Amino acid sequence: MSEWTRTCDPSGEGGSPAAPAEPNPGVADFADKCRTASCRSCGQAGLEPVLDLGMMPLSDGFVPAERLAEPDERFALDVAFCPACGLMQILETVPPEKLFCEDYPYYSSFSDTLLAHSRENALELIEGRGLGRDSFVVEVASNDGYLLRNFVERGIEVLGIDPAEGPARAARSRGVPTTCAFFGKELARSLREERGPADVLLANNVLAHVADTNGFVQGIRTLLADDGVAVIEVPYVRDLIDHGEFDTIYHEHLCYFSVTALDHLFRRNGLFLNDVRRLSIHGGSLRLYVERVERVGERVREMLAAERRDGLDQPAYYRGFARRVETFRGQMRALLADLKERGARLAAYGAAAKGTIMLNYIGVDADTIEFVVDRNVHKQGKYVPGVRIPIAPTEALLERRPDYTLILAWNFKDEIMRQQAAYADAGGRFIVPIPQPEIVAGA
Ligand code: JHZ
Repeated sequence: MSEWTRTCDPSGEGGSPAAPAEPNPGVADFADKCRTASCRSCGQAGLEPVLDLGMMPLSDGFVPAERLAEPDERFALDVAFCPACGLMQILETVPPEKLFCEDYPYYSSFSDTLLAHSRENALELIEGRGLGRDSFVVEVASNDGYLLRNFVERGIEVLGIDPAEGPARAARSRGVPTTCAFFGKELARSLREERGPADVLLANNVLAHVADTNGFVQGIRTLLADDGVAVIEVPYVRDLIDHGEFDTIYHEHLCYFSVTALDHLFRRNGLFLNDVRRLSIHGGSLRLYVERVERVGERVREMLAAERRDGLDQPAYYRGFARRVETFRGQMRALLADLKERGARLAAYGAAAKGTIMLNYIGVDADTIEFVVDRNVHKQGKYVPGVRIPIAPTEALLERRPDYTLILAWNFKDEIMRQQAAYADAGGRFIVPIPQPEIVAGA
């Protein structure tokens, strides 16, 4: 049992003084919605309810000043579990063109931790698979070229594919050839005809984002060379549930994968999950090694057995989550209200997509959190969707000296606290919300 689970929910089944006494009026509707829904992956009719976060704005829909008068578009954000294939998923599908548009504000290169993580992955593949000038490496959701640049540097032929023109432009400007498109079966077929099969196909933090999950996997199979490998990273649902990372649930993330659900998904589409590693990135992820030939390694077998043993393939594992999330909300509200009452000034660090969900779910606006800072110049000057808190450059922390800074990008807390040592030295304190609300003096 995780630290978070222990603190918030000793029974593991929810129920705490902070949980609201009134039943959520939406609960009956939510249960009905789950009953009539079918699984995105295996098509099973009838899902099990997990969590209803209510109507939420789009997490990366940062609002420019000139659009402040317009209301935010909101969509239901509710999560269910498929008892047949073990996939946790959201029920709503927002059109991808709305989510990954020209001005998609997420640029991977603003985190040094992620850059180092990606470089290590690339160098290991180059070495391990003996990649060279005659190799072809494709990355789906290549963003601003943060990963492929490491292959380009070694003279390896690469192609990035990303539907968001802004990040794709940034990638091209650093020498990473990038096609601006959504990846799927059709694109895979035409690329294979034009360019030949891929020796390595990378797809990090994108499998959970696509509406046609099976079609996307079929596309991977089509483009992959017979002896090629697809190296795929996804957040791990075990970490999400065990550490209470509810804020990583948003409309861009349609699926929340276990190894069990992934194994079913790949097999259904003629691919095999042959190796897997657990990673700490993004609050806990899996790196998957997927091939056209079946040679399932020990690590996959062990993780499948561990998931069966711990019940990740059963609804009961997910059942207490909703009440634990409500308890968390009560704790955060109480903590922030107490600090405000004592006259403290509050800010936040990291206009992360998950930060939008955290702030909207807790229900705090600019009266409580004066401003959010972020290194990403594409977010600065805009406002957090829903709660409309302004986003400033990171220097604002030292200039405006809030007493406490809530780290919304808690997955990068070590990097952030190291970088903000001067703020901490000047007396500033951090609030790390996940896995449990905690006040920290600094790195
Ligand atoms: P970060 C993204 O989610 C988007 P987000 C996406 N939906 C996804 O799948 C997940 O990642 C995995 C800033 N920052 O990366 C940069 C600093 O300002 O946790 C970002 O705006 N200074 C594709 O958006 C934000 O914080 C720093 O020193 O939740 C972090 O966002 C660092 C380290 C980050 O992911």
